[in-house]
Amino acid sequence: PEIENPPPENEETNNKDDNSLTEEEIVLANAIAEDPDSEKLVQRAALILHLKEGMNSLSRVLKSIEKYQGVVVHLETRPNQTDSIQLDVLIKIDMTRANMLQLLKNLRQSQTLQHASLIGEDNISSKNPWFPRHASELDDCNHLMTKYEPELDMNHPGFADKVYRERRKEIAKLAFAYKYGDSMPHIDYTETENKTWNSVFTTVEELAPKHACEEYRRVFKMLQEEGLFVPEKIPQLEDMSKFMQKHTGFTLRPAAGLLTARDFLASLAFRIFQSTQYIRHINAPFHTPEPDAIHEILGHMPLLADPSFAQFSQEIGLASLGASDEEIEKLSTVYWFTVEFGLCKEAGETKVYGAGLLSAYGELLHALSEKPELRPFDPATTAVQPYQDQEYQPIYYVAESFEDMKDKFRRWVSSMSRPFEVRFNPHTGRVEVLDRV
Ligand code: HBI
Ligand code: NLE
Ligand code: FE
Repeated sequence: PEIENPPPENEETNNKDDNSLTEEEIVLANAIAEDPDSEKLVQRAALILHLKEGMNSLSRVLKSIEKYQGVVVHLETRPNQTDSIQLDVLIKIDMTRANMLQLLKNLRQSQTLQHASLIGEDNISSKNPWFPRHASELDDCNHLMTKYEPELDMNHPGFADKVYRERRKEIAKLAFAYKYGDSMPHIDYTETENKTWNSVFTTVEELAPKHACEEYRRVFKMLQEEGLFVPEKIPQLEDMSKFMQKHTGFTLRPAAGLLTARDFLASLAFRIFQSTQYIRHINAPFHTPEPDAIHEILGHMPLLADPSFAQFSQEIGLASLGASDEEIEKLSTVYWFTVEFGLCKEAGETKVYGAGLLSAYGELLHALSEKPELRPFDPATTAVQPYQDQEYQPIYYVAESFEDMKDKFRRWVSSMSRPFEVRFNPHTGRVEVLDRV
């Protein structure tokens, strides 16, 4: 509901002229200034109040809330631990931001109140009030970035190839039609597509024993033994999904192309990987800037079948749910320098675990050459390192191990500003939201 005019100041306000704002009020005022439309946005907020004279003043607080057209959705009281005449109150209210700001000022100035603090808003960014709570809701998490469409990008190796462009469209259509619960579309790959796979696969097969991390090598061998990884033909996503599910519970959904970071990361929270299904152009097997099925299958899927790495991937996903735009940017940068382009140590040697390297032998050799700069992985600094996705990376980050990387990541994530916590309930497949009180 929209509010026409904020109501006038409460007459119970004392006259002390106090123009300074508390920290909570500044946060709210800034949120409104940044996004003026959000002034009228109804948000759920939790307040903790310390009332001076017990129940008496509680009724006055409730009257103020009513005046500012707030709806109380939860109320708890208890005697103050140190002074039993005082009352501590936890109250949750649905109210517009503008009125919340007024209410806070009003409560602060009223004599009955010792202290008011706003401990959380349900929606941190008014632009992204929603996130999926169940895998079925990923049907709404497939927004594409139009960056690398062969139709639009003159530098794309498929730009001038009409047959290639038609093929891309055909495969994208299957992804658009996909709904939660469907099995993965089966693709009859053409001879050219299988040839492209063959040339990437055989090179990676040759380089992996020496350069890939142990976890990748282990699963790669299993995939060969199961007959899924063979040079002649591209594995079907349905078979890859079943394989991963057996080992870590990770499954696949088809993606039509490069998804927004928010949508892509959200799926990881449910141990679901959104995978493209088209194949890069035959003219550029050694490197493509956009994800394709070769990148997903050869780069990502072996490690998604490793328990420790699967856990890390899901944790990045969970951290992204309901995060602000800036936080999404940081998380996707961490994702970039770990899951996509990460290096790690193994018995004193530097090995590769990043999917963007394991599916692009051109860059794999570059990463292990003398050319790039190697830095130790540290989430806080890695998260703000600018990067480009056209060419080989000039900087890579080296992790001590997956466990060490997870440790550091967890510590960093817990310092993020999200006012609630999420956890995945494996029994229901739902993400549960817990207020951080
Ligand atoms: N979309 N389909 C798809 N595949 C990816 O690997 C992918 C993506 N969108 C974003 C992304 N990867 C990451 O680089 C981060 O921005 C999260
Ligand atoms: N450069 C990678 C490759 O050629 O396989 C794809 C990277 C996708 C982020
Ligand atoms: Fe990728």
